[in-house]
Amino acid sequence: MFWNEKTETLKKRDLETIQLKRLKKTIAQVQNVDFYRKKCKDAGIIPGSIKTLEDIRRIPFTRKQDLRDGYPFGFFAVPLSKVIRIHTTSGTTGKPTVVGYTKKDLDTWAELIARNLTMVGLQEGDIFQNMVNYGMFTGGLGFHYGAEKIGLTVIPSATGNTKRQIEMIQDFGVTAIHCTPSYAMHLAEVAEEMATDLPTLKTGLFGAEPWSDSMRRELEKKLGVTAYDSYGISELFGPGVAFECQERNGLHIWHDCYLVEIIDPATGEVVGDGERGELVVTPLAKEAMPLLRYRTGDITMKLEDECLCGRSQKIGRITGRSDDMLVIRGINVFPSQIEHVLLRIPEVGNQFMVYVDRINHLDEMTIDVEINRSFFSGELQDLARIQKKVVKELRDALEIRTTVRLVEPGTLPRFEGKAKRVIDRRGES
Ligand code: DLL
Repeated sequence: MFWNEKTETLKKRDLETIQLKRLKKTIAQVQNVDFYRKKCKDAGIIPGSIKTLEDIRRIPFTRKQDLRDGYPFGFFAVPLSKVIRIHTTSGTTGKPTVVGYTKKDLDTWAELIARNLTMVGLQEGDIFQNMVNYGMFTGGLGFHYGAEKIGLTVIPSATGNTKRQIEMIQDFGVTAIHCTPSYAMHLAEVAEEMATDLPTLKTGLFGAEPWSDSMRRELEKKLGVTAYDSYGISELFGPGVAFECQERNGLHIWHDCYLVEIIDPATGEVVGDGERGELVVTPLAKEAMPLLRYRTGDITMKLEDECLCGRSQKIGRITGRSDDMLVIRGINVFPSQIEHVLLRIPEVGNQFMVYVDRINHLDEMTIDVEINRSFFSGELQDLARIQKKVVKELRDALEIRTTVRLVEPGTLPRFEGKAKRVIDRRGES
C-alpha cells in the first residue's frame, strides 16, 4: 500500500537527481542563517560548488549544541512571520532546542506521516488513538495531522489516565494506537489488571525511544497488535523520519526528504554500507529551519537497498547513542541538565549518580545526591523536605518523575578523568 507510490518507489538515479537539486536549494536557503553563512564561507562552499552528492562531505557537521547556541530563533532561515508553529525538545542546561515550521513544512511533515501510516496498512475506516503528549513534543501533533490527511478517525487522547484510554479503545472500537513502547507495555498491564481485552486493536505504532525485538514480541502478544517501529527527531520535523514497513526488517527513511550518511562518531569519516555508526542527516525539504549534515547522535547502519514492499533504502533499528543523552520514557535527558538543577539547590551538593532501570517495562530513574550539612537541620522532616524539593525541581526541568535518594556528604564517587555518572541497567532487565 502506497500513499505516494511514484516518490516512494523512485529508482536510484531519479532519486539522486532530486536529491542533488534539493541539496543545492538547501545550501542556498541556509545562507539566510548567520551560522551557516559563516560555515559555508570558511569551507569555501557556495551553492554552485556542489556538483555531486559526494560533495556534501566538504560541508562541516551541525551539532545539537550549535542549535542551542542559536536559541531561540538563530537557525530560522525565514522571517518569523512565516513560521506558523514552534516545537521544542529538551536542552542540556535549561533552555530547549527550538524547531520552527512554515506552512509548507507542516504539509511536508504530514505527507511523510501519511506515507508511513499507509505503508503499514492503515486507511480510511481505521480508528486511531494517539496516546502521546500533544504539547511541545512533536509526537502528538506530528502524527495527528498525518493521520487526518489519510482520513483516519483520530482520537487525540494524549497521555495519562490509562484506564480511560483503555475504555476509549473499547468504546470507540480503536484499530490502531500510537505511543512509546514503554507506555504500550503499561497499557497492556493495566488492561490485564482490569481483566479486560482489546479485541478491535490490530496495529501498534511505537517509537520515540529505543526498544528491543523481545519487547515487540511481548507487546504483540499482550495487545494483539502487529507492532511497528517509528523513528524521528524534532530537529528533522519530528516523527516520520524512518518507519518500518510490513516486512519489519529495517526502517524506510524518506530519501527524497532526507539525505543520509553514517559516520564514525570519533573521526567523522563516512563508514561503509552495513557498518554501524552515527546517523547524519541533511534534510532536503525543510524551509523554516534547514540544516546541513545534522549529527543525530543515534547509532544505526544503512541496510541493503531492496525490500519486498517495493520501496528501497532502509536503516537498521537504533541501537544506541554516540553521546550521553538518555531517552527515558520517550523524553530526552542529558546528565548536564541534572547537574544544572542540583547546582541551583543549596541543600545538596553537586555530585550525583544516576541509575536507570526498567521496572515492569517502564523506565525508572533514580538519582543519588549528597546532602549539604550547612543547610540541613539534622531533623528527619528536613530530609523529607529537601528530597521533595529536589524531586520537584528535577521534574520542572526534565519533565519526568525521578526517585531521589539523599546520601551522606563525600560518599558518591569522585572522578579524575571523564565522569561516569550514569549507570544504565535497562539492558540487564
Ligand atoms: O522522539 C520524535 C518522535 C515522536 C519519534 C514520536 C517517534 C514517535 P525527540 O524528542 O527530538 O523526537 O527525540 C529524538 O529520540 O534522537 C533518538 O535518540 C530517540 N528515538 C526516537 N525514535 C526512536 C526509535 C522524537 N524508534 C530522539 N528508536 C532520537 C530508538 C528513538 N530511539
